[in-house]
Amino acid sequence: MKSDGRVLSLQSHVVSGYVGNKSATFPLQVLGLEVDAINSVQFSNHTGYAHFKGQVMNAQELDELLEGLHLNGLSVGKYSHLLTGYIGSESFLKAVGKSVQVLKQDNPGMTYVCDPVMGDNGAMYVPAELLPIYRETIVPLADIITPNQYEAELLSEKKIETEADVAAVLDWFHDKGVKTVVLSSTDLGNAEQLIGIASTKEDEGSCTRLRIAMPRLPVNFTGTGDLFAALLLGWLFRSGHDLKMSVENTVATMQSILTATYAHAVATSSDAAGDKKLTPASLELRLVQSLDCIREPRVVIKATRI
Ligand code: PLP
Ligand code: PXL
Repeated sequence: MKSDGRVLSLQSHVVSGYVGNKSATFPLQVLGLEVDAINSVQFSNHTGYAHFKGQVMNAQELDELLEGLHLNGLSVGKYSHLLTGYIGSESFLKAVGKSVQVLKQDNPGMTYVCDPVMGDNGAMYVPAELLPIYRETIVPLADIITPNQYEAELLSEKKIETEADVAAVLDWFHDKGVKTVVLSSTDLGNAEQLIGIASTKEDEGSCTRLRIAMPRLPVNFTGTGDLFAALLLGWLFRSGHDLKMSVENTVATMQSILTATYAHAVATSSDAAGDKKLTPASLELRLVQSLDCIREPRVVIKATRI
């Protein structure tokens, strides 16, 4: 029988809204995985609002939590997956790198899913010092990585403009030792479509590569990458690493949640003059309301082999 899934998820917590662990925990639980969450920051809300307040965990505090788990026998041999997302400081990312190595020793079969959250659409929103640590230390530890186009370009130092560029970037990650690379969104499509790309290196060395087209919505959401990584992890686990099914189910759920979120934002937002104004709060992911499409995604968009 397949062993149970138990994810150690090291991401942000926000009191209000859905990014980091707030957008990953619920879908993972719905998909049947246990989630042990460590909150790398606790903020009032995500950083795209006019204000945010809160606390940032430091490396010593992370070590304390992991020590507590270790002392009670709650970590050794317990985790099927480690998931990391947004990390805001150089010292914390270095501590995460050390923790990944310890957790891998304690859990030899553990899959490390790394979302190397650094930025989007040409702009970094974490300090630039994090990039070489991701590139040299974190990427080689990852089994599955889920960068967006911008993050993949930063890490590999290669621009993605053609399908041939994509192949070179995917090979760069595989050469670093990463088994499965999923580019959660690229601009290879057109004004209406974003393209997702997935590649997994089979045991005999060949790669299976897939492409999936996703309708663009006319707004930028926050927390989508975190949700994408969690759904992909959940489906790869449930399907016994069936990449095509996992990518299709992930994209199906994403599309349902994002269209529902957008429709709700438009329906509920208006300023005093009656103009529609989509605020960060109105664009928070409609996650709890999306239980059914997390549990049973309706796949309409298929992935194709490339
Ligand atoms: N935006 C849309 C419309 C998507 O469908 C997806 C992935 O499914 C994403 C964004 C995720 O990309 P990113 O990691 O850039 O947030
Ligand atoms: O979704 C990435 C993310 C994670 N955590 C925090 C954020 C963001 C994006 O803005 O602010 C706290």
